[in-house]
Amino acid sequence: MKEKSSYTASDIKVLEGLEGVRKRPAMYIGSTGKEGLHHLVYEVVDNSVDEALAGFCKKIVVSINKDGSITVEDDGRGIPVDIHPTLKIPAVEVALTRLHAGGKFDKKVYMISGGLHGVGVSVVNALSEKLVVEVKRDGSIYMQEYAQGKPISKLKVIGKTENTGTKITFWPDPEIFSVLNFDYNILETRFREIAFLTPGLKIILIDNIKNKKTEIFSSLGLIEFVKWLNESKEVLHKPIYLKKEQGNLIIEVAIQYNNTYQENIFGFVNTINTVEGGTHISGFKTALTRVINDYAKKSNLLKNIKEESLTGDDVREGLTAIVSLKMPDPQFEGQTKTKLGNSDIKGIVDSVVSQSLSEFFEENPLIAKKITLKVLDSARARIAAKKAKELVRRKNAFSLSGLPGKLADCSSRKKEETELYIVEGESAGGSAKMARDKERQAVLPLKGKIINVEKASPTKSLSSEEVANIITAIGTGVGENFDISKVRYSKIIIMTDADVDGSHIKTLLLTFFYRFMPQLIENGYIYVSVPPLYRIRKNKDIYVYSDEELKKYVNNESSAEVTRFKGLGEMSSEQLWETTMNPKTRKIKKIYIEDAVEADKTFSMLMGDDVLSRKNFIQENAQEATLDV
Ligand code: 0RA
Repeated sequence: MKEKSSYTASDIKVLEGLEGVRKRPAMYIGSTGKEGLHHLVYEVVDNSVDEALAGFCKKIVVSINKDGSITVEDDGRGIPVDIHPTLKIPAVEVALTRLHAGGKFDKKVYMISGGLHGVGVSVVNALSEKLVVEVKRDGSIYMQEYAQGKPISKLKVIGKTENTGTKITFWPDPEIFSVLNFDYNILETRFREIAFLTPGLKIILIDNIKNKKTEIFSSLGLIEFVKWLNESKEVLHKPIYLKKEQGNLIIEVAIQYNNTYQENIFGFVNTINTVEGGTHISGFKTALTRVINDYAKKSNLLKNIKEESLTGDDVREGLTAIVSLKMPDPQFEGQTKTKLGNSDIKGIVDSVVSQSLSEFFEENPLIAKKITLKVLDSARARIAAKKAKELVRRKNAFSLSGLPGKLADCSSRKKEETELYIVEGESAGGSAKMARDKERQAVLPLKGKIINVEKASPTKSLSSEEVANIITAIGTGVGENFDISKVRYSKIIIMTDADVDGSHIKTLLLTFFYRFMPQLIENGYIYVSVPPLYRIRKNKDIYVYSDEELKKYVNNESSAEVTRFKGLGEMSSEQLWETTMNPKTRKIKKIYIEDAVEADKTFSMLMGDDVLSRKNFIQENAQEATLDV
């Protein structure tokens, strides 16, 4: 996708100042919490990605710095520095101080930049207490500094160079953000997506605080993306890859079935992850169902089951797929603006995928047959399970209220103030029931490990007693019947021991939520509690949450008496209240969809047949697992 470099500074539109951004930051970046903070990085990186898509940038280096700043450096053409004809300031200053400035975006066919709304780097500048830009261009290195979006120096030449590129370092403003630390895993997950969607671009993530580094590069794009997603699963065939350019659309699809029961479809529009789906995903699903049904009928395989046709669920069992669309002017809808709304896209994707996939099936009958037989298996299981499901579900003990007998519910019916604690183990569950604020906090103890939702079929998972209890306590139902308005609590907090078993159960539960109630994660309902690891006895008890923190205390005062908590069950109910349940003093961590995706992968690895990655994981995490997930 080469575009010609016909840029002039006058292309840049001047819209409005940046005061509005500081007044209402959430309007521009979604929130001023963790998500908003990370959005700043995406905003800067997306500009470099645009430069890569235009064919001028091969490498982006993102560094988390010790002083709390982030540096994004690319080897693109460099933001232009010529003087704007009416504003009489360098174009780079215009780009950094004017909202929506950046003439290049207006002319581009694919407005890929800008993550959420394509708001641009000026928004990052406005929300940073300091920002330094360095541009390498025309033989010189230029530099300029800003504070809260305003220049505090002129653009200066600070050296000579033969290279080109842009380097932006910014310090998020503590006056704006409630959270200031960057999460390596969240950034890595997003950069991995970008790398798979922009083959040929190398992204390097460096954490100068934890001394970590990841290099991400994909030469085959979506094909490698599905392979990576299926890494610890047994796959049925090589990835199927379809690509079609139609008018000003580019549609790319990669498909690979594995032997699990789960469906994993990821959609991207202009590299933005459309978590809530949309018309491109509907079009894809319709096409897939039709093509497989047609193939099953044509090859006389359908007669093996006593059904007219295969359902959408049948064809998506064990499916991993990526649908990536590049298009001008996408309309994003939904709660988190991640649902594609353009209505014409459904039909277009449907017809493109139908045609290319049936062609592929014609040319690759072995793969087509393998997939169809797997889908027929799913259909057979569905039919058989229908009756069994009803029977099994009745086994669960529910109290008169219809709620699980084990649930100690809270008395308040004001949803917005209530919380559900899901607690590992009956004994910790008992302490939590004693410790809790009975009005606002409900407690559901779990008996050991919940059922393995990946190895078991969906029907079996849903009918296990522990899972049924969780579903009933939460109230929303699952799958197609999920209804968020029926949720019975405003927070659902997973409370497990700070040890390997605890982190394992946490992984299981997160996988369960991700698979069956992803909307709860997307809407910020799911949390994990962070129980302390140690108590230090002084005139007052001090609770310590990590080994690093403990070292600090122990170095400073050697006389302190230190107790290690082996598990939640060991704490008195006062201690449990103080450290883990009292909203004023406890620590809890909100779960984001990236955390759940990670848990899901970890989970497949821990539970799956892939012994090698399981072994590596356990070795690498043996220490860390006792601290955190
Ligand atoms: C406007 C025009 C040109 C490049 C860029 C912006 C540009 C912006 C960013 C932001 C981060 N990295 C970037 N790299 C490039 C094209 C200038 C030309 O015609 O040479």
